[in-house]
Amino acid sequence: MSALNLAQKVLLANLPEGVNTLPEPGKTVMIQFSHTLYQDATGTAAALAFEKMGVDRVKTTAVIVVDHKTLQVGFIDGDDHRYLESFSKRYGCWFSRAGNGICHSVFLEDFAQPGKSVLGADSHTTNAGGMGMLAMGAGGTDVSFAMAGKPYKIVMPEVVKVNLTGKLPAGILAKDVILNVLKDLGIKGNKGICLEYGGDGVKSLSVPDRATITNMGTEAGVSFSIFPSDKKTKEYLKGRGRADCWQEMKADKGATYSRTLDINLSELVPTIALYPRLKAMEPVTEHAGMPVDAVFIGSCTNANYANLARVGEVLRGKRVKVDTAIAPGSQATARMLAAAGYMEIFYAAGVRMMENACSACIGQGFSPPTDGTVLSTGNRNFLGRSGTISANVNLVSPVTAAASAIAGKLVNPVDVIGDDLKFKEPPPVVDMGTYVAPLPEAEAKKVECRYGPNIKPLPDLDTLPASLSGEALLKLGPEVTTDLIQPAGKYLALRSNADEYAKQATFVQADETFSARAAELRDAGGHGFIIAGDGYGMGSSREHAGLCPRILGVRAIVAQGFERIHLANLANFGILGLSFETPSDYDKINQGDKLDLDLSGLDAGKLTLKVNGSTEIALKLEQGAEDLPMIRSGGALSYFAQQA
Ligand code: MIC
Ligand code: SF4
Repeated sequence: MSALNLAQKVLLANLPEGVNTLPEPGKTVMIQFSHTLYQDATGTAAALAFEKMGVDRVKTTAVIVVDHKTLQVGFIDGDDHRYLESFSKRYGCWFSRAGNGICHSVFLEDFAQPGKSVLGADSHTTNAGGMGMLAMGAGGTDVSFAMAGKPYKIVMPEVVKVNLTGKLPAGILAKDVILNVLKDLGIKGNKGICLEYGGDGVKSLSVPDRATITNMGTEAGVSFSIFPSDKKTKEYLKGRGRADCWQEMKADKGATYSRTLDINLSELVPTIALYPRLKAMEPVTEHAGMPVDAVFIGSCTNANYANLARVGEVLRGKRVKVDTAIAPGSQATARMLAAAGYMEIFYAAGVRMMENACSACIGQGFSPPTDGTVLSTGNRNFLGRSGTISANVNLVSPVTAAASAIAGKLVNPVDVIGDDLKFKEPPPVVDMGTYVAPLPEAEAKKVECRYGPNIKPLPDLDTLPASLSGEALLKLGPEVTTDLIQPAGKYLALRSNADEYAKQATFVQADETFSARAAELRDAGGHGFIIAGDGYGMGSSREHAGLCPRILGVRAIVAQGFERIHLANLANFGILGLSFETPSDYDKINQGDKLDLDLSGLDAGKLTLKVNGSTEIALKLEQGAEDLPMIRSGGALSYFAQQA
């Protein structure tokens, strides 16, 4: 076989038994994932789906982490956590309680392994690519199938090499690297590619730094990102008491790529991603002096020990001028910060210490004031994600955030730090006792799952009719995020009650009459359509962005293009993902138009949409022909039940 790149190697290492070749890019390939990951916001629906599959015990190393819904105002979140813990015990998973840390942070620390693979019900599962692992996000139902031992279908990606040279100067962090990769690559049009990092610059980056970079590959819409597993990886695993998990993973000499992106680390400068949706990645200096109302330092992207210790050094002996919060990524990180004296520095600086959880990254507390300008070290700044629709949230590195918190305005951290930024490095805290380990099989069988009044079974979805007839319920522009379709923040509590979540939240920030109008059409026997531009469904993996519109009677999304995870989620809930043969036909449909779609051409993937009884628009099916039986039977769960 000719020289292989690293992405090909890790894919080959995770094929189902008996399969040992990879197809051409663009063709589908089945992956047998070794690990799976749930968190508590997508996990309850995923767990309910798993229970419907009738499988007795998980077939992967399965990890469930409570990290998103940790506010626990009222009984709902607590009930969800209790359900997930009982589910975890019943089916043989590892369980991480609230406060233990963010799913991607604890997964990297205690479970990720070079050469293995993880499918997680969260789009930033790509974080573990920093460990040389095949790490991808997916909808909860797909993760549950993988957990039940079924191979998961992906599109064989084109492999783009990101060639890193040089070494990061003081005050420039991994966050600045990924913001510059996103700037060069663009955040659109990257579907079907993966990013493979290589070059001399790799060896200067720690495993958590690499994870920061693979984490945010998601923001470009790539399938996954991967770093080699080298001496640094070995050292990291040794420190975490897992040296036996290490194996070298690297590209062969002479491996080929579809293209190469060159990044010289020595030339990078502190960078800011502007609001909204990482609108532009620009040097901090170009915006220096921007008044700041609040600073949030946390999230799976940036809340590792080294980053927060650097923040500690910047804050040492100083006081913040604006409301500043820090949320460590894990209890291990928090304990190391305490051991090194940084907790004392944070409190003395006037910082609010938050839980080791997602926290403000997903609008779970710390929502900014009206029109407030925020600096956040998170990975996303979608409209309204902070919980304040008028807030202006900009993404920066932890040291830029810390230096700006002291100044009360955006500043270049390099001016504060000087030539070096040394920090204390206490021994890593490794404490597997903070997890509930999988129970032995006989004991697990005796466990009963515990539900709560807000945990409702997943609805049964009816089959696809021979034709659809209804209305363009909503016409939207390009890059509709899953946060816009199905917002999180204060609605996060409703994830276990899809009917209520649909009623209260679907498209509420785009049009608050949407849910009622859609339900009215559905109840009158009509079918709902959503019309949109390119990049529909970008962002989170939350499958409620498919399920909830479906509950409200939406049967087809007609868009100029779709994001990978969301398109699969639509198929899982029996919704057609259709695109325009001629993209400008988008202009021929208006909100409120009457739409008729004869589905007899579905097998060929070609359909004609009639608008107001006359105009005809040619559409094509974006999902694969192999998805059709599932879509026709109403979705993944009913299809699986029929097959069984
Ligand atoms: C996010 O960062 O948007 C989330 C919240 O972690 C989501 C998952 C969810 O919606 O629960 C994600 O990234 O998939
Ligand atoms: Fe949690 Fe934010 Fe990471 Fe999503 S991006 S997993 S909300 S910390």
